Amino acid sequence: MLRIAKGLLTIIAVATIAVGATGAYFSDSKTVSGNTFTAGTLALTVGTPSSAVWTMPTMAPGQSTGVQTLTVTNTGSLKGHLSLNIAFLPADSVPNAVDVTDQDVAKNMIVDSATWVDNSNVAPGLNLIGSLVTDSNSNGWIDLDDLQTAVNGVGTIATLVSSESGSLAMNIRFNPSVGNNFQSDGIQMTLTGTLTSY
Ligand SMILES: [Ca+2]
Ligand SMILES: [Ca+2]
Repeated sequence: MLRIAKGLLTIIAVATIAVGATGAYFSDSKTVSGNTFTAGTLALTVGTPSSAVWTMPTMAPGQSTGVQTLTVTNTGSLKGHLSLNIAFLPADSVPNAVDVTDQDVAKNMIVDSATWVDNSNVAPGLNLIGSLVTDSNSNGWIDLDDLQTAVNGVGTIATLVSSESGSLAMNIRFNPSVGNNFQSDGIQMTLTGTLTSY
C-alpha cells in the first residue's frame, strides 16, 4: 500500500516538470470566411405549348389526340420534388337529354400511352402505365380518372435538379364504345405541378 502511494507521487512530480519545460509553443491559425446563407429558389416553367396540350373540341368516339408532350423545367437553383394534381372542370357544349358527369367522361378518356422523360429516365422514358398509373377504377382500361387517382396526393412523382426538364407524353383517346348519352359532354383537364424542396 505504501509502495503504491509513493509510485503515484513520483509520477505526478514528473508530469509537473514536463509541463513546466514546454512553456513556449508554436502556433498557427486559419480564418474561414465567406459563410453566407442565401435561400435558393424553386421555379417551375412550362414549355411550349403551355396550355391545351391535349385537346379535342368536337371529338367523336374513337378519336385520339395523338402523342402530345408537356414539358416542365426547374428554372430555380434548388433541387425540387415534383408533385402533380389533376382537376376536371365541365366543358360541355349544348346539353342533350342526358348530362354525363365529368368523372364519367374522364373514365372514358382512355390513356393509350403515358411516358415520363427526365435526366434519370432518358428516352423512350419511364412507362407510367403499370408503374404509376393502374386501372384503379376497374373498368378494364387506363383512363384520365385512373391518372387523377394515381397522382393526386401521392407526393413526389419525379425529382428535378436545377435546370433539369421533365416531359410527360400521352396519347388520349375517346372511348370508341361510348353511347349517345356522351354526346355534347366534355371535360377540361387542369394539371398543376408543384416543386418542393426538402
Ligand atoms: Ca350528354
Ligand atoms: Ca380505368
